[in-house]
Order: sequence, then structure tokens, then C-alpha cells
Amino acid sequence: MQKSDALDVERIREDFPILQREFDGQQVVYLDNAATTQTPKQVVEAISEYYYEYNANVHRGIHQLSQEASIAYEEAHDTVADFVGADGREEMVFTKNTTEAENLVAYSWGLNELGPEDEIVLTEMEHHASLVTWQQVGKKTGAEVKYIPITEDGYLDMEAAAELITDDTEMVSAVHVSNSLGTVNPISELADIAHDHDALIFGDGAQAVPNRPVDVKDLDVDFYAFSGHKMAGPTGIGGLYGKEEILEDMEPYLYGGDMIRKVTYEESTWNDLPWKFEAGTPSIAQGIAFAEAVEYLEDIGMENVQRHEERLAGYALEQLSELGDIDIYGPMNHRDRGGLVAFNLEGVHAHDLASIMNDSAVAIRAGDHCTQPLHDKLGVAASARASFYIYNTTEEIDKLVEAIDDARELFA
Ligand code: 7TS
Repeated sequence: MQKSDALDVERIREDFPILQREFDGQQVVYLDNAATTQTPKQVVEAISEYYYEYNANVHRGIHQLSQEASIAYEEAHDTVADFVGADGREEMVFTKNTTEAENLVAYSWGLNELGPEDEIVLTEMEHHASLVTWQQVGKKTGAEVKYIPITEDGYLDMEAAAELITDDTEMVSAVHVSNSLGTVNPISELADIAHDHDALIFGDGAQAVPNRPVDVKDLDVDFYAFSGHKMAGPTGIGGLYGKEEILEDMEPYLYGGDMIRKVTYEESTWNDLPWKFEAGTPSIAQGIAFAEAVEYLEDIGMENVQRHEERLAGYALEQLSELGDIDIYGPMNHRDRGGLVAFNLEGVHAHDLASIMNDSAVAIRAGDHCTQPLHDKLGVAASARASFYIYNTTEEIDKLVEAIDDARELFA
């Protein structure tokens, strides 16, 4: 157990057998959690239990197995809704991931509501999931896309935001925690500005919901998205929160079975929320296991998760700064960050750095992290990124730093 840390990391690590893996006798140091987190036994067991004990399609069978599967899948929506402060399952659509949630709103709301006189406001630190999606909505509808700039030290320029968001703005889409800079953005302030101009706001919570308490009602967002696989859950499942009255007014995104109420050869009407947005057989096992992941995190306590991540980010910032020849991106105050640090070792390409790290069994990501325009703005093609989760320790960050030293020697 790490001192001054509310998390019992040693105990938590027992739930993640993959962390015991060794490469050439070296235990893996998994620091690529912003890409995907590892999955605890409890979540894997929820998946096996479903397939071994009550595998059936949902919403359509009156037999016992289908009833059990339907109840578990539906209740999973309540659990995930409650986790982010949504009013109930009506406000929680299960999607494949954050990307699909962005596309759902872009297609269903954006293509129907926007025109050439309208504006969409994004941030310069958007992930491609939001940036490319709204950019394409702009191209299809004629709406203009504008970007809130970032300051030198990696924060959103909120004065510029107040000027950019106007009565012509219909949608503000902003990343809550940047997956490249780590910056925690003031989403509720942006929501206030958006709402003052009768615009809607979409919060990208892919890097926020896993790492800190999130309450969509406190943030006052209209839409908010996140991915199960970044928060100890399985792949193939994510959540889209939407305010009930807005979701009610929206057209379905995908058509087909399950999302209808009544179909004739001429007409169809739609099912209740959230099923109106979940056409076809959904990711049943993944949805049920998503709720298990949420319960796992709730047991740990999201305040504790946030404190642990901030502590690791602070330690990483300190250790990397001491090296002297490291460029670090994003805010230097760890309290303004999620649990990740993107950086470059001067004179060494990020991919080479990640590859040398791999020789020491240290797993980090190198690349543009799906934020190409942001990397262009930073003047680099790529960066190395270490990202932390509930099972990571300061000792693992020490290993990261040792591996950087090895890379420096190799390239000297
Ligand atoms: N938004 C943010 C802020 C993200 O970090 C990611 C994934 C997404 C959206 C898309 O999530 P998905 O589950 O739909 O893929 N980010 C990363 C990353 O930083 N490295 O790999 C995936």
C-alpha cells in the first residue's frame, strides 16, 4: 500500500492478473491507460456468468433466459446513468464507444438541425472523435466550425471562448479532459456560455468519467459521452447521456429491430428512450459488464481515484521535469490534469522512445493520440504519453524514467 494514498493499490492489483505478465523476465509496467484500461476479474466474471448462465437476446423473448438477460441489460443502464448523475435509463443510451456517441448526435441532431447560418464551436484540443465528426457535419450542412484556442501553458482560452460562442452558435463540443494535454476543461463554464446563447453543449468525457467524479447535471451538459473500455470495462460499449427532452425530439440514428414501437408497410413509430437509439441486438454482455465496472469503481470511490491519478501525474511531472531534456505538454499543475503526461525527449522520436521502453516492458503510447491538429499546433509530429490508472504506482513511474535514461544513452 502506498502511503498518503486512499487507494489500496496492492489489493487492487490482485484483481488484474494481466499486470503479472512478464516480458524477458521483466514485469509489465502498463502506462497506456488513456488508450484502454485493464479489466478486473470481477468484470471478466460478469461476462462469463452471462454467457454460462443466461445468454439470450433481450427485449424479445418471454422465456426465462431472455427475461434474465433483459433485466440485467436494462438495469445496467440505470447503474451507468446513476454513476454520472443522469436522471435514469431514459437519459443513458448505450453505444459502441465515445466515437459512436459523437456520431449519433452528429447524424441525428446535427444533420437535421444545422444550416449554413449556424456555427459549431470546438476546442483546439478535441480528439478526432469529436473534431472529425463535427467537421464533417459542418461540410454537409454548411455550418461553420470554429475552435477555441489554447493558451501557451495548455489551458483553454476562456476569454476567446466567450467571444467565439455567439447567438449563431448551435453546438459547442468540448473535451472534458484532454487525452494529449491532460488539461481538465471548465465544462460547466462553457455550458453556461453556450446556454446564454441558446446553444447546446456536448461534453467528451472519455478521459474524465474513468478518473474523477462526474455529474452531468452539475456540469449542465446537454450531451456527454464516455467509453467502457477506458474505465475498467469491456470494449464494444460506451455511454451517451442526453437530456431527456432533447433525446425525445431527436430522430433515431440507426433504424431496425428493437428501436420501433409499431411498423406497417408504410410507416413506423419509435420505441421509448433509450431503446429508440439502440437498434438491433445490442452488446448485451458488454453492457452488463459495463455496469459491473462502474460498481467496481464505485467501491473504490471516484474521489479516491481522482486523488490517486493527480498524485501520479504530479509525481510524473516532477520526475520528468528533473531530467531537464524533456518537453512536457499541458498544464504543469497536476491538480489541473487528468492522470496522463505527454512529452518528448529532445532529439529522439517518440516512436523510438516507446520502442526502447518496450524493451524494458514499459508500455506507453507514441503518436498523435488522435489529436493531429493539436500536435501541429505544438509543432511536433508525435509525442510519447504515459497514462495512469488505479493500479499504477510511483515505482512504475520510476521505471518509466529509468527507461528514458536508457533511451538517452542509446541515442547519445
Ligand atoms: N475522446 C477522447 C478524449 C479520447 O481520449 C478518446 C480515445 C476518444 C474520444 C475515442 O474513444 P473511443 O473509445 O471511441 O475510441 N482516446 C484514445 C487515446 O488517447 N489513445 O487511444 C485512444
